[in-house]
Amino acid sequence: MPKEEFKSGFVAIIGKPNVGKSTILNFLLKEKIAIVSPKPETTRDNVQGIITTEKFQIVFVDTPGIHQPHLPLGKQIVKKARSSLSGADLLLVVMEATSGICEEDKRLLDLVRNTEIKSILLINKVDAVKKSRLLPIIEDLSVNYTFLDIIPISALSGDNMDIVKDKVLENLSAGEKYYPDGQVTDKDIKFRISETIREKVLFLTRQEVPHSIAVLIEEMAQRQDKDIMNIRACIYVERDSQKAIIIGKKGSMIKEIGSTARPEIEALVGKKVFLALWVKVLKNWRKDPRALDMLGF
Ligand SMILES: Nc1nc2c(ncn2[C@@H]2O[C@H](COP(=O)(O)OP(=O)(O)O)[C@@H](O)[C@H]2O)c(=O)[nH]1
Ligand SMILES: [Mg+2]
Repeated sequence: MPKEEFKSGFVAIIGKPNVGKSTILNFLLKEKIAIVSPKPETTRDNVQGIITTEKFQIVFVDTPGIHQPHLPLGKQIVKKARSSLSGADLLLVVMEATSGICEEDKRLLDLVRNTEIKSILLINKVDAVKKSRLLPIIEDLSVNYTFLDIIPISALSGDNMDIVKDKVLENLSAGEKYYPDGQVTDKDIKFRISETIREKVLFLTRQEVPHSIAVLIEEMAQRQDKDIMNIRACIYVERDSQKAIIIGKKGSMIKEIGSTARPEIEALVGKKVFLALWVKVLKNWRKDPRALDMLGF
């Protein structure tokens, strides 16, 4: 029997903010690779999640939502999303059953229609709607667009997620190994730590602090006396009022951010962590090219 060829490919996960792209990536990877947030547009940077076996390597690319740019940061996000399409061998286009198909989805569908790249449509969050609402949505999309498949899924409960992986594999071609065995993401440890902190800030402060925060890891150092990693991170905000919210009454909020982020960071670095968090105001950093550069955008 002829030896099976090694398969590989880049699979871009695209969709408007909040449809569950990062949750899908994390489920497929069985590990927290990208942060998840109930607020839209928390992923600013493409994040790759890599699955490697003896037979294949799939590189999933989690992309920020495609939307109308109105800020320099927004512009950069759209540019990055488009650029991730150009390198993709396959697209996972994500919509959510809960909101139905809206204007933003249609814009995305047009973008997909105009590419040559094979695409699979995922209708996520089916756990949150009745089946009777789902069927007309699927029917409409299967009549008007050409997808390899339309799969209703729940990235929260895992419904149909094994089918997603099978379908992706089915549509991969023979190819090289892009990353060494064992590497699960293209992002380094500092990025993953800063994202973990950002996730906790977004989650814990809810509506009060919009996406105008950035986290910079200023120091990571192994302690000499004990097997503990000292990590100092700074949370940048745009206004004094946001700084006050993040610090909280007598420091209660920043303390909670630290205590929820620390266990996840310890899992990432594989040892105990001493986490020192600071908050600084950097006025209008999202519009300031030098600040964007410093914060790694
Ligand atoms: N009910 C439900 N919620 C989901 C599902 N997948 C994701 N979510 C939630 O949707 C929100 C946005 O998810 P996220 O992965 O950050 O979306 P992204 O912006 O597309 O990356 C989060 O609050 C998730 O917990 C799902 O299958 N069912
Ligand atoms: Mg995301």
